[in-house]
Amino acid sequence: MSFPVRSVLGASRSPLLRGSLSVRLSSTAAKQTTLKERLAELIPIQQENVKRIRAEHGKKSFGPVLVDQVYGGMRGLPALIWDGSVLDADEGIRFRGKSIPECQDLLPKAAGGSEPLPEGLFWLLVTGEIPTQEQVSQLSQDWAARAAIPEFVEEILDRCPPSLHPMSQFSLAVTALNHNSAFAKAYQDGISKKDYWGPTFEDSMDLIAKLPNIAGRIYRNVFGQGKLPAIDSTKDYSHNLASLLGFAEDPAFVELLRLYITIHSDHEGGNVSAHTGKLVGSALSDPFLAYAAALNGLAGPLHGLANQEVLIWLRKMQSKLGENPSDDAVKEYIWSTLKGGQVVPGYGHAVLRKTDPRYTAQRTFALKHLPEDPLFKLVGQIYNLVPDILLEAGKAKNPWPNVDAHSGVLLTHYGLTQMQFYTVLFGVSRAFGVAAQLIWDRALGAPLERPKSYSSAAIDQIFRDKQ
Ligand code: CMX
Repeated sequence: MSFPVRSVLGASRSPLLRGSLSVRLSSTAAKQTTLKERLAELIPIQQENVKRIRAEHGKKSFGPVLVDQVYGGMRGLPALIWDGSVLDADEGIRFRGKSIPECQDLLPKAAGGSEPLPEGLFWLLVTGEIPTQEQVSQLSQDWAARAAIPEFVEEILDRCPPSLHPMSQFSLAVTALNHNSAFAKAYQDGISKKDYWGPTFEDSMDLIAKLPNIAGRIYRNVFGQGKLPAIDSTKDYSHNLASLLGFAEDPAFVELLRLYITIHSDHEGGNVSAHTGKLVGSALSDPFLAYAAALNGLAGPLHGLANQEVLIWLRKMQSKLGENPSDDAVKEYIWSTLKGGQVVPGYGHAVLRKTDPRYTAQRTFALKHLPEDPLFKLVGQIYNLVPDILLEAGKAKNPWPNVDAHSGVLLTHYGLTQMQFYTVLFGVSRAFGVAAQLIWDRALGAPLERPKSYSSAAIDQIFRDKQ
């Protein structure tokens, strides 16, 4: 069954934007608020907005729930509020109503850069507004000041065997950050529900700020790339992340990271990582615990780990077929994957039904910066062949590429060749979207998630009784 996603998108996009933009005109134009100050202005507006929506529409139905949806991974089931972004099956993602090209156009850039700064995207996800350059550099400085991780977390990472997957290490370290959670402490101290959002905001900012140090440490521990440099408080978030990984010398790589984090940040609420973060947060687990759980979902091969799987698959193809394989040889390789009962990694999607605009954004970047890269050319060749094959195979509802089909090729080009690390970068990025929603969930008093489950026997009985 399908719901009218476009009209739902249109209807849900406008009220917050109308509300917040009108306030913006009267306040932010006059003074440079911080993100937290701006949130404090927006929260009562959105609380009233939600009250109104529930009063006007609370008893209206989206339509029937089919038994197939209950068995089928809840596809298309309207079940969650997620304000940062909405995904349209044909058009792809919009962050607070803005498409990826619009974000590239509107969000502040680094001096000399042309990709959006993820700091600006975070501001947009949280407020629905485009920040000023100054507000974005305030965020860069704030995150740099919060970036250090506790010594015991460093020790946890240093003691991990290099054979432990980087995503498992990442999740361990993020879980351990809960030791210093402002929310957990405030809760223990008896904080009132109306004030939850304050320490959730602080934890969320700390979470995002500390991820580069965790990612950098994992990268250097596992792949033996020397000592971690210090955070530079005059540089932006992506530059510092690039520096921790050892790639800040190349401005094109830093630009790539800015684009990468922006487009991987959020993909509405139902994907495994976002939904897990929201679900665990609904138990009032703090943002560190909630995001560590999200990372464990991201580490699955049907979700974020697909970016690693794509590279493994491409490398195997190259070693079997050599450089510049013919279309026929590539087609045969794709068919052998399918006939072996495996998925073609990087293709298909649970919601999207067209080429993922995140794929297109990365392809545009590659055409600008690395048009002659052999692996990029192979990815382009595969793009021309896989959709027809998936259509002929007849199972996948969406034969087009998703974000993961392209990301590893770009990282490889700049020398970040350790594919086991790729999902960690996805994990750094996805924190932006999950954290933004966690803040709003606590600000709006979102309840504990507790949907109804059924046994197969109960479903059988319900419909037998109705006959
Ligand atoms: N290759 C082969 N078969 C595929 C396929 C692909 N790329 N995509 C879907 N199919 C198959 C499914 O496995 C399913 O088979 P069964 O009926 O035997 O179970 C059938 O087609 C129908 O699946 P669907 O409704 O089209 O897709 P789903 O919503 O169930 O799953 C996804 C979506 C992404 C898990 C799936 O397309 C897939 O496995 N793709 C490859 C892995 C991948 O790239 N994941 C990353 C997604 C983006 C992200 O989250 O990072």
